[in-house]
Amino acid sequence: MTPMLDPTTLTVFITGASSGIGAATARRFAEAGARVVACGRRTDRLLALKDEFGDLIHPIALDTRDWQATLDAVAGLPERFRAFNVVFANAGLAMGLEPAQAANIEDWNTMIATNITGLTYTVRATLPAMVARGEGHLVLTGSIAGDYAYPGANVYGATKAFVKQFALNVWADVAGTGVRVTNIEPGLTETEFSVVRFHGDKSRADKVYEGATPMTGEDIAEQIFFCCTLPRHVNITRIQAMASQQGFGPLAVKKRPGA
Ligand code: 8X3
Repeated sequence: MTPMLDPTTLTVFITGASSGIGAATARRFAEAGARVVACGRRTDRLLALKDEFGDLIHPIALDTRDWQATLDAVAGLPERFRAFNVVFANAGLAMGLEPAQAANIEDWNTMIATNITGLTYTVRATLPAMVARGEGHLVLTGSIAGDYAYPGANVYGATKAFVKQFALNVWADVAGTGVRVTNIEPGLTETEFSVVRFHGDKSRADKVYEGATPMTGEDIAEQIFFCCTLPRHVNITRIQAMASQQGFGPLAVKKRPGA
């Protein structure tokens, strides 16, 4: 097989790098000697990454829902980080687990703004440079929730279904340009995901993982690192990964007495 790519030739632009899968991916690449543009809203976490890896990290305070700020972040990159050849559009979140008929509209707005609008901003702001250079890799954070329905996932799952189709459609546009596109779809992964979903209720979040062995941000980072270091003629279009203990329930027939 053609050799794997040398990670020290990679410059990785990551959104949502202040926690979870984003932070783990920043670490995975920096440990291997790649340069990392670490974008996120929590600058203290980004500065901690910089303390850990020094000049390999370029932190940027960024809310991906802000189009102009996203454009400015890309345009303002210092020389050493300008020729990024991996973009990990990862910033996203789940909020709420109520049924659709009782969901909080602000939660829905936040998920749509972050998981859809912000994600498209990141892609639109970074893709032209990679296409122009004829080399790059776009990685998107999807979810198994974009493939399968479960109660309470309503808008969250729908945003991840958007990510799935967007990844394929962007791939349809850039295939042959030297830019690859991968949709990473994690299942049960213990990060701050559930704490955010339950609006800071840590004990409720802990119960999601209690008695199970969920995947970790590091597990997902390893999958991303693998995809990005494969020889350039190989494109993994999608990885769907579940915790080994995760499975399916039966299709339900919800009978209504008397109906
Ligand atoms: C995270 C995976 O299964 O909790 O996107 O929706 S799941």
